[in-house]
Amino acid sequence: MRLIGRYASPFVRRVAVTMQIYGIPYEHVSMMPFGESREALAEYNPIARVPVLELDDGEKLIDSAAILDHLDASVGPERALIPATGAARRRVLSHLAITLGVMDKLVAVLYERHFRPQEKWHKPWIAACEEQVRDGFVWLDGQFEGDWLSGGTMSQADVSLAVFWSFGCAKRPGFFSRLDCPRIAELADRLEATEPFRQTPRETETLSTDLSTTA
Ligand SMILES: N[C@@H](CCC(=O)N[C@@H](CS)C(=O)NCC(=O)O)C(=O)O
Repeated sequence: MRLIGRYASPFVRRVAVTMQIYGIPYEHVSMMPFGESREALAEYNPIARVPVLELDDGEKLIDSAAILDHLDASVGPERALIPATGAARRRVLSHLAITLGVMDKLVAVLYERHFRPQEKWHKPWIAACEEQVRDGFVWLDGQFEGDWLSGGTMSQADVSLAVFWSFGCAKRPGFFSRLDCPRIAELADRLEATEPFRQTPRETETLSTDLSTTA
């Protein structure tokens, strides 16, 4: 199995961490959707996005949620990080929906600031997205039940939230330091210290060095 995409992408990294947790071996192909590797990536995904998981028979799974769905089915309901049925499943999925929505908004701001010249940045759009990021994270911070976000054990909501929080802290340190989310920050610290996270360290991007230093 080959996991296509650099660990700089939080969508790639949440898949990679999950594969480490499940003990599923894979070859990592560290490709970016922008710049030189774009053309090669389009061989795996016609719209050149990451992640892609190429299975041993050549089938290509596209989109982190679809990949995680396949991985959950592979390990079975006892080990799957998203519960198979019922209220537990609904709770994890609703926490994941907010977590992914927050990430979409954060990425929208990063792209606006990276790909458009500064004089064309649309400040009201950036402010609206940042408000959604803030509101989403604060809401998630209030959802914890003990050590975990969605119940008595670690779920995919915890893995994804920790990965996305670490990504945000690295990309927008000033903005994230102003968010009052102590439970998420503690979760991310705790999970980043575990072996599956340590085995998949966030890679730096070659394209976006200017973003990594912005507030
Ligand atoms: N919904 C997708 C989002 C993936 C995504 O946004 N990937 C980014 C990298 S972080 C990408 O490939 N961006 C290039 C593009 O959108 O053209 C998933 O969960 O896999």
